Amino acid sequence: MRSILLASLLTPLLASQAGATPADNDCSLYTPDPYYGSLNWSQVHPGSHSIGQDGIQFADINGDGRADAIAVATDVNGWGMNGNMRITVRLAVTYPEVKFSDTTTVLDLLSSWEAFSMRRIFFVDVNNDTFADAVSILDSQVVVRLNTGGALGAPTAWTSDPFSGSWETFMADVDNDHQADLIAVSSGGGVTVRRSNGAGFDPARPWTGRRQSAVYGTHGTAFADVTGDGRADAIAVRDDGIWVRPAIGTGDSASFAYPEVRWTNTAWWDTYGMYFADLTGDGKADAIMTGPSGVQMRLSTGSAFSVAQTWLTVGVFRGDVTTAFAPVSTLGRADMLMVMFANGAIKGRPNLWSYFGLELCWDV
Ligand SMILES: [Ca+2]
Ligand SMILES: [Ca+2]
Ligand SMILES: [Ca+2]
Ligand SMILES: [Ca+2]
Repeated sequence: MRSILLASLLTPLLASQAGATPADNDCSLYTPDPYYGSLNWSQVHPGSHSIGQDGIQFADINGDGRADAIAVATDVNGWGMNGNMRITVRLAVTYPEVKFSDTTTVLDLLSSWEAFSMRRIFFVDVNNDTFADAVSILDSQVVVRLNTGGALGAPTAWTSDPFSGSWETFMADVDNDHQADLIAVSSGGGVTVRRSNGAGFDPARPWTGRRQSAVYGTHGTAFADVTGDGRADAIAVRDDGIWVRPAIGTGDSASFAYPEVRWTNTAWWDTYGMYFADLTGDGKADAIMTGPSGVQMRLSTGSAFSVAQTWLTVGVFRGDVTTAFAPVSTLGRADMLMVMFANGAIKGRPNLWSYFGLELCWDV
């Protein structure tokens, strides 16, 4: 209790001391106020890119449709670290300008034992109330803290046994009930799903058959709705293109369709990372690649990725803590977000419908 009080008292103080507000949102004028998580949640097997989950996450905490900035970091009280982890959020605001709010709100504290056994934490809505909840993948079970609207509730076990992928664990809604489901990709690329029922995760079901090809991409593996039916599809980025297995079927017969289909007519990947997010507002996630020469996208038609478009050629093309694509400036259309290690700044590039606009500091 003491540490909760201290943390909530200290945070606004530290934020205001960080002080200086560059008038033009120029990140080079930014007074360091590091805002990023101290944990590295990357749980990827060799050769794969993680999909934008390290250090800081972007999810809608207050139900307004805009992605907020969430950090999980070591809790520091007046005398140093107390062994806890704390979850803080900066809400996305659009008036008088687009940015993440100056006020850092403490959502919750994680006990040291919990942080120690945690493999990963997700911020996704598991009970369809539009507020992103916290889902902790622990060594022994999966624990959920429901978002009660401004704060996270008590940790509740949503499984009684461990569940994670030996290669990677994901969360996405695979059955269009607006409740994010657990997805485990394990050795060999087999996929197992536990669907959220709003109060727990149902028993694990295989979503890929034993002799079907693996869901694994040497340049990235992702689960996002590229077909536009509200169900996250399985995506693998490989040397020869982007392959998709749409989510199909219902109940116990639900699965990722087989055979997989190649959605690009050519190789398409780059070295900074591959992302899948809706850039156009049509409800279908588009393919995004970042690399040394810039950022390109391919529009999802619902059954393929169309011709590549260049969205950015000048500036910085990735954050060295986190790169993400999520809607902040415009509902339904993902902006480009970059968290920088040097000063903890969150840089934003607004989605201007056919390109990314000028880079601005969004947390000053
Ligand atoms: Ca929001
Ligand atoms: Ca929720
Ligand atoms: Ca679901
Ligand atoms: Ca789909």
